[in-house]
Amino acid sequence: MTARTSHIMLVLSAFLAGLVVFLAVFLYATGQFQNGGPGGSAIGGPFKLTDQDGKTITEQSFKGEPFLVFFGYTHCPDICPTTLFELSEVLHAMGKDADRVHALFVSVDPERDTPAVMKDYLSSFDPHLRGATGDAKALEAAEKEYRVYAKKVPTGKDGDYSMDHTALVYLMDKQGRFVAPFKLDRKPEESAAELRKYM
Ligand SMILES: [Cu+2]
Repeated sequence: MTARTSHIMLVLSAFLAGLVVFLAVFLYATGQFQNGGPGGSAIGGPFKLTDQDGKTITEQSFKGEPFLVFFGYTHCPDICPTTLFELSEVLHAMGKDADRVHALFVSVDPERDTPAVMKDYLSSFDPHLRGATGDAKALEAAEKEYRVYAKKVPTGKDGDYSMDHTALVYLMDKQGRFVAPFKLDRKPEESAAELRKYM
């Protein structure tokens, strides 16, 4: 290879590297990474679960209105009650508009979280919060749709366990498309204002 061809190769590879970076930034900026792009794997999707009143709940239940989704379980010692409390504050700050958005708490613990257990648990939080549970297969399918990690962790000899789980709150727009993780580390009024933008 002459000095000239190696110089050309160098320029060419620099150009290609630049192109790759440009494409990555472009795809990210246009949301193709977040939403998977055409035919890609997006966050969110169809699910069929049972709410705390024993009624079927699917992604179609929220059609035309934005919704928040959070995965967790009723026996959770810290993250879930804290998050549901913060979500309750946001829903409260929404005032009447809370009727035009949805907040869904999806269980990752099919063994313990029956609809009745969910109902009892949710009675401590804002009444707009809806629970969703189901059998292991249905919940795993929902976890997969939202790319949620959930794993059973034994905590004692008597069969006790906790669940490790993704603690993101997903903001979905009125078309059911993932927008971004929903921030709760701010004033409830600020979160409410953001949620209103998607109504
Ligand atoms: Cu939790």
